[in-house]
Amino acid sequence: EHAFWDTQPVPSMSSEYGQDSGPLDEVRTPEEVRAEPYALPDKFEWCTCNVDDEHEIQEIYSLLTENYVEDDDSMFRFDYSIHFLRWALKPPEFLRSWHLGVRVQGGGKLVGFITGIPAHIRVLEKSIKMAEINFLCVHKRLRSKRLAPVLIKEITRRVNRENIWQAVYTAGVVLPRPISECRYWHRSLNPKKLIEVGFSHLGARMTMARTIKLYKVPDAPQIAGMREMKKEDVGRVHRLVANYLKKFTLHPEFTPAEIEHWMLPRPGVVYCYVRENEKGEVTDVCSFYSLPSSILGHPKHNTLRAAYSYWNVATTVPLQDLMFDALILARQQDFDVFNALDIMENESFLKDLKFGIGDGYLQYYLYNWKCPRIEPRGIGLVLL
Ligand code: NHW
Ligand code: EN5
Repeated sequence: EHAFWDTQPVPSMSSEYGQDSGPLDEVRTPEEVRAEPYALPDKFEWCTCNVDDEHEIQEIYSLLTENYVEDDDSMFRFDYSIHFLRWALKPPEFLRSWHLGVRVQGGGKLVGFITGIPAHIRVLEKSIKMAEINFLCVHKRLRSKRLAPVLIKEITRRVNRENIWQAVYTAGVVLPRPISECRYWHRSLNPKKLIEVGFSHLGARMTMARTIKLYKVPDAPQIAGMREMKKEDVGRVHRLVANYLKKFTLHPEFTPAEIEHWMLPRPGVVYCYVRENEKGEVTDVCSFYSLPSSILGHPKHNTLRAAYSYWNVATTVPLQDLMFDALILARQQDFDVFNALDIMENESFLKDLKFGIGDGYLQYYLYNWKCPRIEPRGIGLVLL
């Protein structure tokens, strides 16, 4: 059933979710990790990608845009932008050796990719330096040849060489074995386009005019004092976010440098707004990132502009009011849809703010760590 995953330090699908936490593998040192890369099938070779190189990032972009994640009906495919990929892959302390590619031998076409970035993750009572694994991709013409397990083993080796033994990752598919199963919810901002491209459907006994009215939002934020986050806010946003995330069973522990990296606005990539009160205190923050999808085979529309809910903390207004402003700000930025998971405290606003449940799941995983099952509301981690 799982010829590869059955060889890995992850709980099997049939095992019980216990109450105990800890590593699954015997404890090792970096010197005990093999120094040689894993062997790839003939005709392929490893490469370490340089995302600062214009040509190399373009190759990564093309591989992902043409071959990365699609929805279950292959109507949409993620279209992470070049600026987004650089942001996602170069946080503080990133390692170039964790931007791993597979090429056709002789420096040929890029056909495989997987990445890791370092992060401090707290799960229950333990804080662990981990790798966040993302952007695993094998070219469509090379699928089902067991290349993915080699990519996973080689990134594991490179992570282990840095004395890191755990990883966190998410996927739409079920593998051995999720720590949490979460759902996507969607808030229409441009319902006419969403219906035209098949992202959503006209409800029963609904006209287009009624639907457009249903999803209309004000032109400007409703909370007094909302403005874009700026560099001077980093310390205050760090305290707000780091303190808030402590309430979740699984959450990242950010440094101020990481908050600056992940939250300071970058046009077309990440959007972040704060509420500053009369005393000049930052009391609330909301953020979302831009992840468009290609619309596959549509005559009129090529791109679905989606905003994804990111780090949100409300202390002076209800979270629902803050997220209503997030919807307004996303609409101002011309997004077609605002997506959120049922994680953190999001259940408190999803229904009232007219989000509808999506057909996609997001499974959360830990590598080489056993722990109890976590409810979506206990998840305080968003991976890009
Ligand atoms: S999830 C997005 C993954 N990417 C995509 O879905 C893109 C489109 N699909 C593809 O490119 C976010 C291919 O279908 C891929 C599989 C490459 C997915 N995670 O080569 P084979 C992430 O990036 C297993 C893990 O023949 P393929 C997170 C599958 O169960 N494993 O398949 C990534 C089977 O194993 P089994 C996955 O279709 C986390 C084996 O791959 C998987 O040509 C990675 C088949 O391989 C997935 N999403 O290529 C793990 N999808 O045991 C990190 C399939 O069942 C672990 N498989 O026989 C931690 C590492 C670091 C540790 C450090 C301490
Ligand atoms: C690694 N960081 O399935 C992540 N998206 O619901 C990788 N559905 O967009 C893993 N199928 O429900 C990502 N519209 C896993 C997700 C892969 C992408 C995916 C789903 C999430 C999605 C849309 C379109 C479905 C098209 C047909 C969907 C319904 C929205 C509707 C809006 C109005 C109110 C009711 C709901």
